Amino acid sequence: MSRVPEVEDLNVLLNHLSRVLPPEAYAKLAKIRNYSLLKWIAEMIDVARPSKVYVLAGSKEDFEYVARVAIERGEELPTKYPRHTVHFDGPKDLARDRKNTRILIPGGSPVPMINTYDRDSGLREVLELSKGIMSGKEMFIAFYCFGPKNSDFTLYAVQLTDSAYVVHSENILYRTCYDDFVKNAPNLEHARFFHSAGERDENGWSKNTENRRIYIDLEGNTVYSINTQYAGNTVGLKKLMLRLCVYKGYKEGWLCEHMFIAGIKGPGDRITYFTGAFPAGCGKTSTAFAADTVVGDDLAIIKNVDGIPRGVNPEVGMFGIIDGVNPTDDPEIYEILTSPETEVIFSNVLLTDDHEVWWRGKVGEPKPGLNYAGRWWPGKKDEKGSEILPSHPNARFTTSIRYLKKLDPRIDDPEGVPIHAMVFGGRDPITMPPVLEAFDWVHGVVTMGASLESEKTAAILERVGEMEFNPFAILDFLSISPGKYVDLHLRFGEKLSIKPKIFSVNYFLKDESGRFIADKVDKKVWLKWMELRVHGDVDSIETPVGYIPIYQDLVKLFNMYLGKDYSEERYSKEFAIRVDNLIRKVERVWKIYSDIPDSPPELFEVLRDQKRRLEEARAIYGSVVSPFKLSKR
Ligand code: SPV
Ligand code: MN
Repeated sequence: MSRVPEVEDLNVLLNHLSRVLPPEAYAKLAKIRNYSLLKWIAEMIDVARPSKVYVLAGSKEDFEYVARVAIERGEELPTKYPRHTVHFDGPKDLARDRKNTRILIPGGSPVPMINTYDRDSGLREVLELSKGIMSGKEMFIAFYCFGPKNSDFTLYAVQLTDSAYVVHSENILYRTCYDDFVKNAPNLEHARFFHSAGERDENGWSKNTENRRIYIDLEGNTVYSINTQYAGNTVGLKKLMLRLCVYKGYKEGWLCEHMFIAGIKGPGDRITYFTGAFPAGCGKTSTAFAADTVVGDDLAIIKNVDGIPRGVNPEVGMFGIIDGVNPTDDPEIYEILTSPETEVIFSNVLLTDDHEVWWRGKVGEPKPGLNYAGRWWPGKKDEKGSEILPSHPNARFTTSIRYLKKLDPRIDDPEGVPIHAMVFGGRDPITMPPVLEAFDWVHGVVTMGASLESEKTAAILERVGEMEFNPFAILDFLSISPGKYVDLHLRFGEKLSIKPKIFSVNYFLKDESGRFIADKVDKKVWLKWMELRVHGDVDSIETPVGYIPIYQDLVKLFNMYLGKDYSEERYSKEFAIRVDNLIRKVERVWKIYSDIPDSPPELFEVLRDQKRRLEEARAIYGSVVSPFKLSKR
């Protein structure tokens, strides 16, 4: 094979590509007259040495080809429904790889809480490991939008991968945007993703997981991901793009968030848009689906448009946790996942011998078949003698968001939707009330977003209440220091003429006997209360940490939306201000940010005030304050 020409000339490069590519692939690529992009593609072909190259222009034939070869090559297995398939990542590749996911920075200078690595060494290493990695395989080249068509919010991306499963997933999750690349070359700014599953074993699992690398090159707007298949490591536009997007947003003064966007109906059928950030296992998806319309379930880009914060969901699909999805609690999703008509890629579920998909929550018992660890039968144990679960706790579904009955009609609006409020939710058995409104933007950013934590989920009894710090629920995906990320939010708010209200929610408060106080469905009421607060339609009670609902308002809302009584006793338990625990929370968060050199000084001022208010309240009322003792605002 000839080498990529050094001379910077598009025609020379095209000439080279015409010799290394099949005619159809060349014809599609040659329409994108972007020298730097084509050069990178030529270089990556030279490094990875695929035997074939397929370029997707976003046609129906392209989609069908990818879906077909995913099955032919054993990357996906068929089920009893034509467009339901099952993908297995392999037992060593079932989640994001924190250790081997690194942000490449010139010099590799340390960034608090971020796994960084020297850019030159990282690029050298990953390109070395990628030499010939696609030999005998087909490289797919695909073009996507991260956001609606013709929108100022939208980012663009190109994906190179040897995994039909990865492109198939992206074809479901993102809008295909080959045309925009053709139209707007040579200047279209875009992110680049190179992925290879590497060698696969007889099960189809990536063999060389010890050489798994996910290297994020901020300067080059490029990510390299090799020897892995798990979507969180491989689907470029998901969490890899999120890190690039956070970085770009930081430089340009807008927000790229790990948040859902959902609409809540208020009086007169008005729709009020909320975003929500929740660490894993804290109710993010269930909150989005308890709302009346869904714009997005995972990511949001938020910009200041003439003083108004507006947001888009950059995705058009969901990569959701399937564990526990059941017909009673999640009727909409359950119906999508069991309908013969839908297109769904299931990953790491159980595929039974009669071609049924089973996960925890599916009606019926699991029967023998294949799962994430190979063949499975009821009672199967691992080497250590523990039972192997039929379907993995991180098993997932990939499907289009357009199947949702409550899909918001503005999903494709290039202007996005106005963001009226942001919600931060954690799992907290002992501290935070079910719903709490911040005094203002700065107070909310600091005491709710930047202070977000969640109980460690490996919840052994002794560790109850041990909290994991996860600011804005985005810690794993930050490409800049958490201090800078907080500062970005403070600056973003300053320039808004209408600032979103900020709330925190907590569905996990427990009573003295360790039982959850709230019912799963109660979140509907907290959402409706927040909606009313956004418009100033209900009053509230001022506490040292923010505003809480008035008892009589909740009685009405519980009755109106759930047909339930809401007792004074429950209210005083749920909305008691747990002063000692709240002070401890302030102290924990303070300690963390004082170890982060670029934490904004304002953060400490807000925390100091919060602590002072709590101490004053303790002096008057003691360690736990009944909400009935506090006055209306
Ligand atoms: C998450 O963990 O927040 C996810 C799944 O949405 S992953 O793509 O693995 O990040
Ligand atoms: Mn997520």
